[in-house]
Amino acid sequence: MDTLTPTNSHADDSAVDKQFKRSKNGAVGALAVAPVAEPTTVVEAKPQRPYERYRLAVQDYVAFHRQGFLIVRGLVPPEDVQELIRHSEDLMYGRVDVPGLEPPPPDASPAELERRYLRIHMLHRVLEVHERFLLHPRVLDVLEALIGPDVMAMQSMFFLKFPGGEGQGYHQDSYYIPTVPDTLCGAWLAVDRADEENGCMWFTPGTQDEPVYPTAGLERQNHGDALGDLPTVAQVSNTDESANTLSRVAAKYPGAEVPAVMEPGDVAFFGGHVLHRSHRNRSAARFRRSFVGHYANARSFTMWGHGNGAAGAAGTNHHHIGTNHHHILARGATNLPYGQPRFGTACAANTPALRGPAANGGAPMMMAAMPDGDIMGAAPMDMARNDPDAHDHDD
Ligand SMILES: O=C(O)CCC(=O)C(=O)O
Repeated sequence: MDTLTPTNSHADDSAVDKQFKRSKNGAVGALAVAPVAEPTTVVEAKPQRPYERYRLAVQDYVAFHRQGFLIVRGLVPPEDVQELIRHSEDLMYGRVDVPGLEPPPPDASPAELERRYLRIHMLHRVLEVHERFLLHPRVLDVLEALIGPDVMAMQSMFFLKFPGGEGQGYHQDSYYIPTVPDTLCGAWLAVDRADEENGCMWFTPGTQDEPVYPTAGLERQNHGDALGDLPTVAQVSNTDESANTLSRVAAKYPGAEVPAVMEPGDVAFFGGHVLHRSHRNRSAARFRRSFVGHYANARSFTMWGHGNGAAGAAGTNHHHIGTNHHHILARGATNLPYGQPRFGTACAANTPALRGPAANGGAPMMMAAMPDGDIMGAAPMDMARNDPDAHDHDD
């Protein structure tokens, strides 16, 4: 069953701040579409149109780690951005039927329609166009370099952020979407120009090296009890800095915060620990539309998303087996379960040729399952191997 549920920042069921459910002007702040695809259903793969492969430069890889984020300019071509602009208008004015989403009231004025949604979560599970953007080959090319080679696509958000639309206060994405090992990465595609006036993203370089700060009740969620003096924080994502105590962490980096001023087609990549936020759209008439996907290395285990839709209803104990089977294998391979794209967008889950380095002429890292369920690395002969002699420090 497709359902649409109000939710918090990253569409999980964790006990986190709910202030985005409804914005001050009465518009619904964040909605999530939360059906769960049958993991075993493979829809016939539909190839995306061809894109030139984007190969990240080493200096950009380094910059991503040094700053906690990286903006890749012009990554998504203008015609794709135009498609999202047209689609956002169809969505706003009720011209597209979204399963689970109420059609707009027939007497609503254009202004009312434009302010209905600040953002909508997880539309890739009900609309093909969102699946295609979540699995955009150029975005996956960069993710393959930053967190891959094995990439799973977990979450999508479509921001409309109309004039006057609220921002989102300091937060760390790995707080909302924990993965083990922690490899989370967001990819934020600018659909409109985003700048200080219409509420662009802001990042605080340096904070990517901070741990993930828990709120009360979630103390052990990200780091177990390994960090002896990790304080809890309160009201993460709240735009009121005095309420959101992550601002104390931000205060350790005076003057470091930078606005991510972006043109349509630019994509910002950011890790799960870096503090980021956005302010209210202060412009008189400019939207700040963006498509955001969240990804992790496909060999990271996750239990995220277990509260959404059929997962719980099926009676499966996801606290033990995880939810990887709900998340799409976008690139590469994995020893963990993985999900399929509902609409068949070509990706590693349904297209063997897209399974990572092997497809690109490099050496694959394969995993073979032993009869007793153990996983054995099966490296082919042409793969670089550590030469034990080279590590022998005895004279
Ligand atoms: O776009 C925004 O305003 C906030 C997005 C964000 O924080 C995120 O994608 O993690």
